[in-house]
Amino acid sequence: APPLRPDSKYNKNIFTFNPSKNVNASDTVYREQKMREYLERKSEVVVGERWEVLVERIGGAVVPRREREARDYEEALFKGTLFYNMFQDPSGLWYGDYGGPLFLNCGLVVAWYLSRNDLTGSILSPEERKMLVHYLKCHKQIDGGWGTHIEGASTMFGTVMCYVSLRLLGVPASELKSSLKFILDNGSATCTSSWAKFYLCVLGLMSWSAHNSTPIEMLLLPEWFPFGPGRMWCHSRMVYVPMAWLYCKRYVYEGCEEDEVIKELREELYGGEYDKIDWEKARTTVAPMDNYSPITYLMSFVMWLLSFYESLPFFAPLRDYLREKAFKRADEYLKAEELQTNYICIGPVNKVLNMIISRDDKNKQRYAMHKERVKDYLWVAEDGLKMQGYNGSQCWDASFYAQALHESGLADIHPQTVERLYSFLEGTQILSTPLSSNSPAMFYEAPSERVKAFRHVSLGGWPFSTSAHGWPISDCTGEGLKAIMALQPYVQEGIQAGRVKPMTDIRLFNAVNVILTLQNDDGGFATYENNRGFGWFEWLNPSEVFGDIMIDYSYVECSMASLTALFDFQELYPEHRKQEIKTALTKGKKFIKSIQRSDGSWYGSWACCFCYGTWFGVEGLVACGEGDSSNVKLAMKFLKSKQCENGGWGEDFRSCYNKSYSPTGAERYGDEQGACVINTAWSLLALIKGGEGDSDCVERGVEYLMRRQLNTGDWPQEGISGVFNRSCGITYTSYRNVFPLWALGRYRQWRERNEERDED
Ligand code: LAN
Repeated sequence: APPLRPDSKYNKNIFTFNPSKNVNASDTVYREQKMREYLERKSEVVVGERWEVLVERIGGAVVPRREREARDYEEALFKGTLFYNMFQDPSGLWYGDYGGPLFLNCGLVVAWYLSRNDLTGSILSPEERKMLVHYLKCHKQIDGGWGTHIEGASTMFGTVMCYVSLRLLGVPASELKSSLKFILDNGSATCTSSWAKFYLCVLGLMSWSAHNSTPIEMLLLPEWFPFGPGRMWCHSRMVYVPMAWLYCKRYVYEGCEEDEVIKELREELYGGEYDKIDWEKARTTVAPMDNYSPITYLMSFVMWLLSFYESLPFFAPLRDYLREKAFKRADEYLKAEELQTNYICIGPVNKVLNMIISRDDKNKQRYAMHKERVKDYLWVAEDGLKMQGYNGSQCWDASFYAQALHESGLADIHPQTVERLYSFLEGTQILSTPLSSNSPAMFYEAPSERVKAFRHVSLGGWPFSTSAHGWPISDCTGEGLKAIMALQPYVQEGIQAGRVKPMTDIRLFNAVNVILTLQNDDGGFATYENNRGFGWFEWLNPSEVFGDIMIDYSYVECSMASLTALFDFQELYPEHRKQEIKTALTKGKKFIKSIQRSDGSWYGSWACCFCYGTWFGVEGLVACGEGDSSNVKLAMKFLKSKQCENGGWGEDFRSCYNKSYSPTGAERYGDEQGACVINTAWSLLALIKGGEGDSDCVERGVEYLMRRQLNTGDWPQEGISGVFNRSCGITYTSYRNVFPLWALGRYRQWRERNEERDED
């Protein structure tokens, strides 16, 4: 576990809109807009007598009656679903804020800065820039700095990136004095982390000799070689390739020498010492606050060797030869990614880097296409405009909500929502594997274009966001498949009437194929691909600020979602790949057990944190037939021990960062005991699944959720709930609706079954 940091005092953040509490965008503005649209349509909700007291009608639209609060958990459930359905997009999905990481904005600003005088228009309009400035100012903390994400303590990584962004966007230095002081007090921009240094080099604010060697030649390493980009976690690989491309060209913004802002920044960022800096020394300097994963001795040694490779004339002929070949390969590789993702690219970092590279392409179409897809990443909320962490979380949110509706037993009263939701999920399944013959072959097997692009099979998978993005993910495929199967019974009428396109069996089989092929040797599932590398790759993690990013590890989340999908699937299709599914479940169960911590919990890697991980662990084990095992019992004990007196559970981002349970600071949410809605919902889902439905703690948890529901049917947005790479938080605005509803829905189902049993 990484060392504990001094408490990061989240409440230091200064917020323009909600100065006392809410850090996280709650999407109020967006939701209100969608609700206005809703009011103009006729609702198709089968209200019935039971719920009539809870609704009112405005024109033809049915909305929750605000002054009538929910009196029991069923009413809370009904009100909550009606509220959430109101801003479903007619295309069937829910949009929401997926911001949080602050460092991403800098890439966008750099790309805009380079394009600002383009005759075909820059990538950000003046209004968008204004909103972006607002966002960055909004998240400035009282020490003048910015965190890596909106709820973290200030880091040099966040601060240098945001400071430079604001300056490029036209904010004068005189307005940012405290920020500059923060930078200079912490050793000047030479002490920021490697990714920030990269952008400084691109802008001409730092010499490339302050950047560690990033040889693009690595792309030429053969498949059998134990290290290489094809074996890395796809996100690291997709960022590494364009970074190496720009590094190896020593790409610098061409107007930098005459640019006044750049000249000023050179003075500001280093306290007036720009000309005297020993750039080579700066390669290894990093402020302690950024240094989450310190560079290992092995990596320092590799860097040292590579610096000779970069600089010694002796190596020049070999280097030039290899580099030329590697550039050809890289160009092919980058273009393949662009085509496969419709120019969205896998994430916000390579999106921007690929776009910068494409500026100089002879084929002008390429850059034009990139520009068209910038908006996919932008989001405006009450804190301003931001570059999101992905092009949204549409498919992921929708799959969870589908299951929540199904379990709650309320799907029948929302037929239109359900049909649209189903259609969205149906249309979001990935129907081809990029650049290949759609063969279900595993990685390394066929020398196809797909393998050249290091891609796993996509056909049949579900993505995290949209089908245009098109990278399938194990758990998104699992949740997507479960959601489709859950909604199937409710859409039969719509299918018959031709409103809904049905899923064919073969498409479900393809999803199963993706899942089965994604299982790792350890029995677990990683995110997008199999685990292709080795644990020691982490010794070569160059990022400093992120942890565990070098390979695709098996995670409890991905494993649970994949395994439960296989489980649900074999109930419907008992004969399809029967033996393989059986083996997969057995192997999976062993894996999930193996990573349970001694206190009964599981560490959640993609949300905060142990409540989330434990929910996945329990759900996974129960699906694998281990509901009565001591593992599940221990998990129950863990969850019970963390319940606050008021009935809720609360934990925050620091759990992920420090890898130890961190109760939420009361000062942050206003909840006197530090409990929060989403963690309570995850814990309840796990407890009910684990057989604790009739325990007092579940009852109190349900009451807690009811108490915290707002009179609109919404729940308050609390602290950041998503996380990635151990150290960066990311916002999910849908979680506060979807998970409480699912928990209440599961509770309702449990109660009904229990009552039936009692009657028997
Ligand atoms: C995501 C978002 C979805 C998430 C889940 C599906 C929830 C998870 O269960 C598996 C991992 C995954 C796919 C995931 C991985 C890391 C991502 C892609 C992100 C958190 C969204 C943004 C993040 C990405 C790495 C951000 C870009 C920044 C870099 C450092 C490259």
